[in-house]
Amino acid sequence: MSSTTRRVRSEDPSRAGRYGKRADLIVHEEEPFNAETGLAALAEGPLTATDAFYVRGHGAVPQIDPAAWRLHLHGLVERELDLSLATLREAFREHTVTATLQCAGNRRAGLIAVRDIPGEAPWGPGATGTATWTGVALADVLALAAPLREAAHVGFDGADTCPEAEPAQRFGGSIPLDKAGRPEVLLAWAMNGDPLAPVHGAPLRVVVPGYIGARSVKWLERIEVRSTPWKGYFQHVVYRLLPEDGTPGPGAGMPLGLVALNADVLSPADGATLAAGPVEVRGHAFAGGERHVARVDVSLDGGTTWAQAELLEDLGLWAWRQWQITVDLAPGDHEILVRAWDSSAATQPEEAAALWNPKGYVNNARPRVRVRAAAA
Ligand SMILES: Nc1nc2c(c(=O)[nH]1)N[C@H]1C(S)=C(S)[C@@H](COP(=O)(O)O)O[C@H]1N2
Ligand SMILES: [Mo]
Repeated sequence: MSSTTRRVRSEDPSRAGRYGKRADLIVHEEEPFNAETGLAALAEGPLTATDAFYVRGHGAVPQIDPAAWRLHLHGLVERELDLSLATLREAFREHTVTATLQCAGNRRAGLIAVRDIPGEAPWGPGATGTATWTGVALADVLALAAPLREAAHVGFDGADTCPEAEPAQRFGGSIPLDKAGRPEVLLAWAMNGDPLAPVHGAPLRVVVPGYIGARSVKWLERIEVRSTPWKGYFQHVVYRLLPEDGTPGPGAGMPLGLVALNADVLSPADGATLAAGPVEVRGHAFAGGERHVARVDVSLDGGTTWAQAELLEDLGLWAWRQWQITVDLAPGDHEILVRAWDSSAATQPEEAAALWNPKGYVNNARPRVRVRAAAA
């Protein structure tokens, strides 16, 4: 699929370095910094190293003094809370969750290849990554605040100002109160065992496993318990799935929430030339929501026949599953086609063409890579 990905490489690796990132990130925008992980880096292991983890930001990284920082919780609650970082750490139990973050715009390049999407960055398949996140359960903090009977949604407000919004505003979003009460939803201060980096939301971010990345609000400053979903730009106008002929606008289309089943081939790379014979194919699949990856199939004949890949280490419900299969390639050109299945018996759509939408979200078409096997 990377044949359809337009790659924008950073000319100046120190730009990525400024945010603690490796020079092999594929940079879409220098400021605000937006960069995806290359497939080779994703292939390095089931967890994504922090210095290789993608960054999606709609505004500049805000300057926050952690000592002066407070989290304000208000709205439909019995008790408003103002919590310092120290209080959060002392008053609530620490939890660690392994979770995949996936941007709704992951693999947009595959939709742009179908028809252009002006004004949207051509993200390839690296706007996703898996890390361990450590913090407190949002549920425990909510329990102290005691939501009122009318409470139905929990909103998150970040400290960054986003000029692309109309009007310019802070980044925010909400999740249903039901989800907010689940133990996997964290207010996190650490990623992969290290203090959260500024670019990933320090001092505190939300991590909502199973939901699109946009709900995992960085630089969290305010939590609002509400009766209705968030009305801000990043939930009420964008990160919504429009019909093919739709126009973005307040409330248009459907809000995205649960991640859709997706998969990718991490190696061999698209366009690679390999020695004919046994070839190891590796990738990942992520079911999203509360579904798990049930099966991954690989076809070498355009989907007429399929073989099952082996599912590798199980990192739990909130993380992708890596997989692998050895296929035998005769000399010549081949297309490796993959489809994952989830625990609701859903599989991936056949073609990106059927998924095109005006903002370029949720391309979860079956991945394909083309390789040439050379006779020994
Ligand atoms: N405050 C704030 N939170 C945010 C964003 C943002 O721009 N501002 N981007 C969101 C989006 S769209 C995604 S996909 C994830 C990306 O998280 P990461 O940059 O840590 O990988 O953060 C989300 N949280
Ligand atoms: Mo995103």
